[in-house]
Amino acid sequence: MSNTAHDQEWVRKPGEAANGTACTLDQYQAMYSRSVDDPDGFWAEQADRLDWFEKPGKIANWSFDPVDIKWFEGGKLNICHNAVDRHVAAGNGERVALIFEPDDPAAPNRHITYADLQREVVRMANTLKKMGVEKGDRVTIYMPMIPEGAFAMLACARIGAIHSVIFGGFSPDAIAGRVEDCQSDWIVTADEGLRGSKKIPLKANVDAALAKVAAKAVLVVRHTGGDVAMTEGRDHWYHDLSADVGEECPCEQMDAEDPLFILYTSGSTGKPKGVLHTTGGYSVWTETTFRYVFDYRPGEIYWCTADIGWVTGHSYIVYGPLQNGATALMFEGVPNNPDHDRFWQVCDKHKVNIFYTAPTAIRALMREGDAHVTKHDLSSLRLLGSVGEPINPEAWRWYHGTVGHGKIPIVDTWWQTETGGIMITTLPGAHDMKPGSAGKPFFGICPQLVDGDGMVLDGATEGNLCITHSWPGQARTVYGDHERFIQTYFSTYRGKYFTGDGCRRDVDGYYWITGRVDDVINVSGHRMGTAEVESALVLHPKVSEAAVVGFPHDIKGQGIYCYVTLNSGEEADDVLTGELRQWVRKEIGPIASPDHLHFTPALPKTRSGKIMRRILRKIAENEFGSLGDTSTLADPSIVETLVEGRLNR
Ligand code: 6R9
Repeated sequence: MSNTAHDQEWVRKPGEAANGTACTLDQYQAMYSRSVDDPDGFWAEQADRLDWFEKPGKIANWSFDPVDIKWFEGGKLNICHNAVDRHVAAGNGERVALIFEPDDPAAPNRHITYADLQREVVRMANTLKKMGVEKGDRVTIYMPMIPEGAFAMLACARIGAIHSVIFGGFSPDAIAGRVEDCQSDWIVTADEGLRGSKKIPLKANVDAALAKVAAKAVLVVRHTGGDVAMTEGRDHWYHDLSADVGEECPCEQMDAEDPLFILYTSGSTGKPKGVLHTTGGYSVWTETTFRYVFDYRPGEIYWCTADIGWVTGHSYIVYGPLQNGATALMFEGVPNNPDHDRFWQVCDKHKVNIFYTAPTAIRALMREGDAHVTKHDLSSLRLLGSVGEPINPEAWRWYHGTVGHGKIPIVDTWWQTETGGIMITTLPGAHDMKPGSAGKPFFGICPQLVDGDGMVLDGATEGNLCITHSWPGQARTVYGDHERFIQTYFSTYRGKYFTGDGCRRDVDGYYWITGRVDDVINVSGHRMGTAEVESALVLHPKVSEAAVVGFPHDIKGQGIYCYVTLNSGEEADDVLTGELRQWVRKEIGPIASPDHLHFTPALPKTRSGKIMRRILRKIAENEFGSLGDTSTLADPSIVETLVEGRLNR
């Protein structure tokens, strides 16, 4: 496909139609109105693009008070069939589904066609069955960014097993906690992962996790060829176990509301929650959002740089693109290895047309200068995307100007693990872009801003972002703890889904996400509960108490600032600082590594013993002038000590 043709098309003004799928502003408005006025009609039509073994009898059937969410009831389908088999059946088996770009630029690429993908997924599915995996079983997937990770997800979906993918950067303890929480008897992993030529000991991490919790079997994909220990009777090499499996494996006919996957995500309290998505709604939501937001056209190369361990990888590397018959690139490596031009070199090499990444990567690469970008031919690009955190206007302008030659649209997509797919974004062709604003609600999405008391705020205003009506891709529950689901999302503002984000709406009805309003911080686009880091710290034998807050960080968006009180008799020094950093990395994973450890004799507490985080946040942000009222503190003098401690750093 000629890139020049795209360039010309994309010079068109907002409002001019793009190829029938993306829409003009008028079309957006008409479709949006229909989607909220007649959701049943609208979503029945969208769902019709998928293959159903049985069509749904009912479209929407939900309530937020009491909380009970169902979509497409009576329908039977399989997302693996829609992502793989139906494209082969339609004669598109030779189309490339996945392009694999390995960590080492000199290592060979893989081009996996839809026909190859079908064979690979059937092989993996039959191997899982041979191990004993059955419909409804939970399968943990702890994999590097290699195609076998996607095969494993699709294979689970094919046989009706529920996958729980754990990001390869998480520690053995984090794996153990998740395996235990969803009672997953089965684990799929690889010998090692590779990131920026560093080896990640995935199998060894699984072994360490399984010293704490039991699993029936571990399936190990050979990737680097590194040495790993294999436990007799429990561990199986994939290439051995799959050698004699059959070539047929029909897709299980799943009910629309049958669980598809669990994905653990951080919240403001307690351990990470196993967010549960179901089959029908998630299929329709990821198919529709990918189609309209990325305006994908056959033959194009689409690249989302996320990891399959996060929801962005689930929805926009695997399920969204593949259900649309797209060609998706999967990249194993990191943006700055072997050099800071790795992303742009990959875009050039594979002639990427649509590129979707996170602000933290954009900021890190921006800092390295334009030459890394301009030395590559990026003329194939025609659409850029951003996700994971608010993008600051400076980074937006660099992305638009330097990467996108000043003429390519950017879609800034706001959404969450719990929303399954994109919720607020501009649509290419329909909307003008505003740097730093996510834009307008996607079809079917009804955002509402409320104040702290739940009063609805109209017009141009700022408040807490809620969603008043269900959408197909909405999470249905927290695995094994429906009460926690209700408490977390529907109890702050009764009858509404509360996102946990603050947001401004401008006079044009554009939404500007201002960040989390709860105790969740966003570090390089990764969600982290401050409570998780605190519990990790207090597990250390020398730590008495800890309070963790976020603070603005140039590259990561937010950094992790830890206030730590030691047990009496313990001394704070550089050795202990290093030890605590390592400790948190071991407990959670490298992404939770503290940026600052601030030792303090005490924490600011109210007389009822509540830690005043507001003050801790201000001090971490170096905002000493606006600490607010400290008179309710049990010991107001602690504030001075903390400020001194901050200034002496
Ligand atoms: C997809 C994903 C969700 C949280 C969300 C918000 C932040 C995501 C954003 C954004 C501003 C965007 N967030 N996209 N903030 N603009 N375009 O990231 O899911 O890992 O669950 O994080 O990320 O704070 O609440 P998840």
